[in-house]
Amino acid sequence: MIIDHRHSKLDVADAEITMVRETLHIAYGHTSHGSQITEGMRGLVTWSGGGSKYNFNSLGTGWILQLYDYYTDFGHLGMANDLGNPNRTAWESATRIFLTSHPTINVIMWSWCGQVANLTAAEVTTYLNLMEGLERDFPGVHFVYFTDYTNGTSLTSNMAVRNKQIRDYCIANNKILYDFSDIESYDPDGNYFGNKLVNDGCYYDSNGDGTLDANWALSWQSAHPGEWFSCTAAHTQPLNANMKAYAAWRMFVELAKIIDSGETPMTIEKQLTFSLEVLAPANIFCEVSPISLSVRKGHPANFQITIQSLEDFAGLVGMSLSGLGAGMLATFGESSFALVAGATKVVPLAITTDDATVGAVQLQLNIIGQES
Ligand SMILES: [Ca+2]
Repeated sequence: MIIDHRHSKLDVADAEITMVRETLHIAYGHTSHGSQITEGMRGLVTWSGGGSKYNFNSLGTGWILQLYDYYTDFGHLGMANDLGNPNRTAWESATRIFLTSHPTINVIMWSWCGQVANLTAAEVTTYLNLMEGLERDFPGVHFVYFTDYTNGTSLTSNMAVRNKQIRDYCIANNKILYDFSDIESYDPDGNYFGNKLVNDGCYYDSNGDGTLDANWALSWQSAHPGEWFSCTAAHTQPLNANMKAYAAWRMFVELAKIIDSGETPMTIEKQLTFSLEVLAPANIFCEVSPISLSVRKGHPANFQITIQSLEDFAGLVGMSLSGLGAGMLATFGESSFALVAGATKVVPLAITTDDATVGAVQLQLNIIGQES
């Protein structure tokens, strides 16, 4: 999913906003440039009449979108401010800690603040690899890739080339990209300024003499009174932040659709926590490891059950599991087997869940055998 200048118009139906509210739980780490998105979103709340329609807050209270907006100090962990501050990896460690303590968050966004201009190709690859690692380890979470802003340089500058590296990778690998630099390379009428030394303030070189002499956002704002709204817009013009907010809402809708449809590998995967209690006859020694686990959709929790009998059994020893919630499925390696005195039997047990199941469950493992 590539979100770029094609999506920077306000194009969200009421039903889609409801779906976003019901489906998405977002955390966003950023500094000043990244604030263009959330400040634009705040301006949109006011511009649309101040109701709950486009509103958001950290907890999603009051029937609005849940979005943790961290302008520096993501998660209040004292670790990371944006993708490049204080270094290029702290954001990833902070994300892992945050997700562990916020298991219902299903969208993570991190933006740059100019650092891409100084990255090597290998350092961009590090960013992409860290994102992939998070996707692998948190399969229920959607991670949004970002390009950096436009910095008034040519399309052969390191900023443009490294932004393109991120973009090409996301296209080739079907990632979710919020194409920050592409959004601010076009005005709302689709005029392109990316090849005119456009910068984050929307200034560009209109006559090819190498000097920035015009501003696409200021021009559009004066030509379209009432068609844009004033808002805080760090380093730039309000119109740019308007468009950043519109593109963000479009992305939220598309993400909610993906999650609702369950059509991609990155479908919603709610966490289920459960513990296992063992009921066994006195003449059976049973050990389960680990005794307590959590499971997400598509990622079975695997137990190992070790059973040792103190005496022979006349028939087979059987095992069953009770307390399974709707959508939970348990598969034993073997559910019944012969057991002679002193023998040790190891039985694997895998438990899976679907996206309808959430919360904590207490399971009971029942072992039944008839003494000889
Ligand atoms: Ca010029």
